[in-house]
Amino acid sequence: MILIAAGSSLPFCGIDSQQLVAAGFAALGNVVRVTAISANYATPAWPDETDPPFINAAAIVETDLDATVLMAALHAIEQGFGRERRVRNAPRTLDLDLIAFDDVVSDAGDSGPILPHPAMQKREFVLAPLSEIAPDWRHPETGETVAAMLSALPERKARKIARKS
Ligand code: PH2
Ligand code: MG
Ligand code: MG
Repeated sequence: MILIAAGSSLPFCGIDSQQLVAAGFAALGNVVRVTAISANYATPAWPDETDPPFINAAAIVETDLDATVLMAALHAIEQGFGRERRVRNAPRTLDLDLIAFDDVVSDAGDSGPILPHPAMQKREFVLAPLSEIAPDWRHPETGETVAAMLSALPERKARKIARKS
C-alpha cells in the first residue's frame, strides 16, 4: 500500500488550506491512481503551536512509478501550489509526503526517500487521517498498525472537519 500525507497551513493566491489539500490530491490523480482520500483534519502546528494551524489529510494511491519518481512528482505538485523550502517545519502552502511505499524500508539519504517516513508513528497529524483509510496498515519495521500507533499517542488534538466542496 502506498500512503501519502498532505498538509497546508498557509493560503496560496486566495486558495485556502482546505482547497489546497483537495487540489493537491486532484493533481496527484493526474499522475497516479488515488484510491482513497480521508477527511480533512484541523491540527495544531508541530512543533510550534503558535504557528498557524494545519489542515491535514491522507490518501492511498496505486502506481507503477518507483518511490523516487513518485516523490519527485509530489515535489512538483507542491511547487505548483507555491511551496517554498526555506526553514524546516515552517508554515507551508502545500506539503505532500510519501509516508509508506508498500513494505519498503529505506534510508537512502540523498538518493531517495526515507521509508517509511521517519516520524510517522509519532505524529497525530499523519496518523489521524490515515486511521480513517488504512487503520490496519502495518509499519514494516515495528509491525504496529496505524490504529495502534494512533492510540499509543499521549495527546489527541486533531479535529476532523467537514470537507468544503
Ligand atoms: N508538517 C510539518 C511540521 N509540522 N504540523 C502539523 N500539524 N501538520 C503538518 O503536516 C506538519 C506540522 C513538516 O512537514
Ligand atoms: Mg511533512
Ligand atoms: Mg514534505
